[in-house]
Amino acid sequence: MNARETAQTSDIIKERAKEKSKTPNTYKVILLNDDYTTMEFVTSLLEKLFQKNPAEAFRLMMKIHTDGHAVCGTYTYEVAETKVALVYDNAKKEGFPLQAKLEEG
Ligand code: TYC
Repeated sequence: MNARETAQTSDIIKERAKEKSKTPNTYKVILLNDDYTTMEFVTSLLEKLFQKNPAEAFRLMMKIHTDGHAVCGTYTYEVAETKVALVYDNAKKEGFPLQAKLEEG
């Protein structure tokens, strides 16, 4: 490669790195309200899976209850997916229809 080509290649590489850094690499885990899951269960799940203290967990559970949903934490894709799977595992064990979803960003 001549000097000009080397400079062009380096510009292209820098441009690609910039594009990459713009892609969202965090995911929000959102819990949804329903009429059957108990407040106690959601509060304890927020403590156990989302590392909330008892007061934060209760406040967040009430936000989901009144607003219909709330962000419970922001993680890498892999961690966020695992949290959602654990929400479903725990809810299923107790027979609750609790739902969780991921949102980019
Ligand atoms: N709405 C439920 C009740 O009144 C409580 C609840 C809160 C359920 C949050 C789900 O994600 C939830 N028992």
